[in-house]
Amino acid sequence: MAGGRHVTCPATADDELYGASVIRVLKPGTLGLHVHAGNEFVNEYKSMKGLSQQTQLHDQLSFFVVLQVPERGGELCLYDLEWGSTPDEVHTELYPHFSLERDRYFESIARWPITPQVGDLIFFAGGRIWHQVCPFDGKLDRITMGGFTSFSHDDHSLYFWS
Ligand SMILES: O=C(O)CCC(=O)C(=O)O
Repeated sequence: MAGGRHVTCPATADDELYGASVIRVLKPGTLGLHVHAGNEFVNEYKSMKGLSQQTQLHDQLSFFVVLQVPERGGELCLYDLEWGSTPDEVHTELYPHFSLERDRYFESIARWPITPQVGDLIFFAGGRIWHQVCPFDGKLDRITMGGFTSFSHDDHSLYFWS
C-alpha cells in the first residue's frame, strides 16, 4: 500500500513521534460524532503546524479498525459533498465546527451509511469527504482505533498520526 515508502509516524519538534492512532469510545444515546471533514482542521490547531511541515495534511486519508459495534446505529456516514465543492456559507460562523447547526445543514444532502464489523479496517478520504458517526443507542459503546495518514512532502514516507 505504501508503494515501497518507509511507513512511520511523523516527529514532533522535540524529536518524539506522534502517536499512530487513538482509541475512540463513543457512548450510546449521544450524537455519535458531528459532521466534519479533516481539511477544516488543517489551519485550525497549533499542533498541525509541525505536522504540515512534514506531511500533506490537505486531503489526508482517515482510517480506523472497529473494536466494538453498538447495538443500533453508529454507522460511518459519508456525505455526497466534497471539500472542493462545498458552498462558501458552510465555512462561515453560521455553521460552527462540530455544531448541530451544521449537522442540520447536511440533512438535505444524500449520505452513504457504512456499517463496518468488528475487525474491519476502513480507509476513507476523510480529509475531503464530509462525514459523521451517526447517532446510536443500545447498551454497547462504539469503540474504534484510528487516525490519519498521508505521504511525506519528500514522498519517501507514508505517515500515520492521530
Ligand atoms: O473512529 C471513527 O469511527 C470515526 C472516524 C472519523 O470520523 C474520522 O476519522 O474523522
